[in-house]
Amino acid sequence: MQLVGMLDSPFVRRAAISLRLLGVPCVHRSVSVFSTFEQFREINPVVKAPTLVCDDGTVLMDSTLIIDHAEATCGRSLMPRDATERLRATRVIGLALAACEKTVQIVYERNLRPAEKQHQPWLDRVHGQLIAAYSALEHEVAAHPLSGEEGTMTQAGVSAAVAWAFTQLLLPDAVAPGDFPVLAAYSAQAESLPVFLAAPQV
Ligand SMILES: N[C@@H](CCC(=O)N[C@@H](CS)C(=O)NCC(=O)O)C(=O)O
Repeated sequence: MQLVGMLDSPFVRRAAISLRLLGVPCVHRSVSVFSTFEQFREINPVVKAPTLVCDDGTVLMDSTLIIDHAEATCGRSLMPRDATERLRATRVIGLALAACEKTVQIVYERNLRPAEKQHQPWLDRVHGQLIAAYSALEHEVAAHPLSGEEGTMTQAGVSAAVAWAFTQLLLPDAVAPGDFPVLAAYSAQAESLPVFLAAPQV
């Protein structure tokens, strides 16, 4: 299998880390949806990162679906089995993915649109949603701490840590670590693990 996309994308990174945690072998290809658009298009005409090229040539996209496929192939899962814990993990993952999405929207608005076409009310709206996502995430992780160990880390842990590091890297002024101490500490712990270090976002 080939996982295609840059690790500065939180969606690519969560897939890469998840596949490693699951022990699913894959080759990572650092192809950019921006600087190497044409090369990416030859692999996946939709140009979405991450893309997974399966051994039979099937091309998958969307990190959640790629992780789901990897889990089906290896018979293991990063989701808790217990229904209550699974529901909690699903909520954390949803919040983390929303935070990633909102961060990406702000970055695209700032970097891809000419300055005169940027729409401040839209940026303010998205920033409000970003803060709402991290506020709820902070609350969830404070109430129900996530495992920061490689052997017991769940998808909730992977996604929360990857989201936080991504936003801090791309929008260092948008979300103050001091307002989210639990997430900041959890991210620092996760980023020191070999599985995270093997998938650096820079
Ligand atoms: N929901 C998707 C989001 C993937 C996504 O938006 N990836 C970005 C890179 S961070 C991308 O492919 N951008 C190029 C584009 O949409 O044209 C997932 O979880 O994989």
